Amino acid sequence: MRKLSLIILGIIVLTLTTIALAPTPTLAAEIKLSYANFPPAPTFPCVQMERWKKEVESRTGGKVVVNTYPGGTLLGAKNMMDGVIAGQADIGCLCMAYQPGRFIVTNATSLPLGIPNARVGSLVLWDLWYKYQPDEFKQVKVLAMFTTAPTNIMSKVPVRNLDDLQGLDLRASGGAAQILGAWGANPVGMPMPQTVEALQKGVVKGLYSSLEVMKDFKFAETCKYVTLTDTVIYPFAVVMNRDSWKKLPKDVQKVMEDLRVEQSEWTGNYMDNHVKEAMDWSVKTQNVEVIRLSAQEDAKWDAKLAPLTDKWISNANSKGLPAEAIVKEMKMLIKKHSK
Ligand code: DTR
Repeated sequence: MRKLSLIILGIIVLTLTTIALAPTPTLAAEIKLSYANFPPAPTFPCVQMERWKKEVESRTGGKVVVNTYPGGTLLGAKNMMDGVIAGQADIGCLCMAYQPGRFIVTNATSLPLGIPNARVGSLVLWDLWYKYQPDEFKQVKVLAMFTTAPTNIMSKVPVRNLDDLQGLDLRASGGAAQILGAWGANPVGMPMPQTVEALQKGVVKGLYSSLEVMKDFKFAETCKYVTLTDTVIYPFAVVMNRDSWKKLPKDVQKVMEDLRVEQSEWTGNYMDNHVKEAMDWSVKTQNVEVIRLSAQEDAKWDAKLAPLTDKWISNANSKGLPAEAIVKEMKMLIKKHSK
């Protein structure tokens, strides 16, 4: 009889242990979100997208799954905003410089006001958007804002002075294109992914952008010269469809809200570090020559840009925007975040 009860006890203990040790079945994700991006996977807008996906998935304990679509497979560079508004993707990443007239307030970050790097640029852009909450973002939920590092000339021919730049076909968009125009170059507008073919076919002789693309798009293989100007940044936004946002439970919304500034700054830092790495690679393995302008030459280039901010102010004023206040705010924010 004692033996029997020992056996029964043994069986009970064994069963309980087996139940306790059995892997808990993973809950199927309750929420699936699509996230569209326009450039190829290895580039910085997609690197930040994958980081956001990872953070959201882990901070929500697997409740949310984010399916990412790099390379324009779901939405392209120019229909990103409208595609997200229409619900073709839940989330999308866009470069505001590709639609300069649509994002007037936030594109003020592309004025030549001396944003020193992508980290500062991203925080300035975030604060500017947050303060003015411009109408163009009213139909979406903003999840992050960040910028590139300052732009520089990458070209097939050396650009050592303003004369070398006259009439040179260089690819750029938005505020950066206006800067090239003010220097006398011929800016050719197109989104970044199209630049690869334009360079190969000789439609452009180079481009004006942040330097991480030398490595990420392998532009260093064709553009053997980099002229440092460090003038202006390109602003980006990550936006979410309003209905998709409203459907999210409060705890998930909180995770995304808490990530907004963190993600913006993370991306700025990633960009700044990656530019250094890309230029080391370009110089060491691709024989790229880095051209630094003399102080005298630099002053000539700067002088040409002076009218651009006034021009932006009168244009923005005519649209009923508090243009002077925006520029003043930006100068203050640049100082604040540069400390
Ligand atoms: N400079 C802008 C934006 C930009 C910079 N790096 C990348 C990489 C992938 C897409 C866009 C960008 C531009 O030249 O388009």
